Amino acid sequence: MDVKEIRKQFPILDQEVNGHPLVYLDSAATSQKPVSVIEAVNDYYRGYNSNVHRGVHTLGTRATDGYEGAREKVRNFINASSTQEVIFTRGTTTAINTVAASYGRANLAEGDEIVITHMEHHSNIIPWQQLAKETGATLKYVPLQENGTIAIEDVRETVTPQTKIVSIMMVSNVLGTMNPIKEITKIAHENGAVMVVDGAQAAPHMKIDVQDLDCDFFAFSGHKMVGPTGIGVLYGKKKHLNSMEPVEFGGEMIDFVGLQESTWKELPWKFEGGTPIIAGAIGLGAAIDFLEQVGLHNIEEHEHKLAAYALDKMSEVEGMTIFGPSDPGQRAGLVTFNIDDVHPHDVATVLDAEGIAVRAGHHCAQPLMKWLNVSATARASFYLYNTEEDIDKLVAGLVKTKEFFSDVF
Ligand code: 7TS
Repeated sequence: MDVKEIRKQFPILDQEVNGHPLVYLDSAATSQKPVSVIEAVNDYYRGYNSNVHRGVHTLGTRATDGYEGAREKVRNFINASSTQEVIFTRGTTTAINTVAASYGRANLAEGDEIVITHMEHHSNIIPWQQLAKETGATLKYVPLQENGTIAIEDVRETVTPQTKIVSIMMVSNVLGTMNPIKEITKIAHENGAVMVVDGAQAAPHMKIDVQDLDCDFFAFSGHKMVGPTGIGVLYGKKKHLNSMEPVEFGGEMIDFVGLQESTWKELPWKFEGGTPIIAGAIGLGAAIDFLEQVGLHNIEEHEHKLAAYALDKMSEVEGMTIFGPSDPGQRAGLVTFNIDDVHPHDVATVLDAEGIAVRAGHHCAQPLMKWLNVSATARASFYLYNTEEDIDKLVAGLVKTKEFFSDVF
């Protein structure tokens, strides 16, 4: 994998921020976009912007081909068995909310259980809290191990025959932990529950095979995988999607509309009410082409190397606390940390002055922050365009931060 060549494809990286070359270490929040994705969106608006599935004119046909062609690319990307199982959404959040609102409302009642973990992103907590409130179901949490991993025995203990839904992230956006989704899915199925996977931090970084995982639903966002914002995917097994009611009603998703009753289109369109995210889907298709050309295995390996390098170098900085598994083999390409008493927002501000972009805050995981016993952390996250040199600059910036605040206090 030639990172130098890859970087050339991302025009945004070639700039100075605050007088320093940009070091972008916030890809877990959103990734940067290569020229091919920017041009795919540009070409659609310049050359064949039109609504899909409606008119019979040439531009409409081209737009429909682009949109549906992107669906096939997604199908192949996650190895779904049919494009009927690929629903375009606004992102991971919308995808999980769709499962909760449709499958959840129809299948849960008082006495039933929903199981998640203490490391989930708010997008995989709140939809289930709301569903529990509406249906009288109980929301249960799998506890975490000291090192920020999930023990499979704890999953076995938490999931019971009353459990109807298990919803767990594949990769943590804070701890970097990679969860054993295939094993957890087996436990869910043994108890008669469906398995929902929050794949927001997994799909951009590793080869996903939904048939091999055997999960019932899988959610991810285009903008974290070099695609545009506003587009994401809900994968669902056909047997579930077929029996589920749509969540949004209106144009595009109907078959026949009468005065009192209407019927829906077949899958996947019954879940895509209104004019869809055409440019976004076309951009996501180009993003998938880009990632597959580089190779998901190469990307994963590159990020593992960077994470191991970062763990090694960052832990040498005095006063550093690093959260998540210490074994680089157990984690993906991000490092969440705090330095002594320096507030993470101050860390991020000092780094920004050096042109280094990291995230600071609760990372939409307040229950996890509580578990870690902190109010906030800083996070550096890596992607295919990052280098060891970026990490060296981060470490130098952290040393500077530490020195600066030692003088202040
Ligand atoms: N699930 C996980 C694991 C995430 O990391 C995120 C976004 C989401 C769901 C929501 O994705 P969306 O595209 O629908 O917003 N995570 C982050 C983050 O870590 N920093 O900013 C956004």
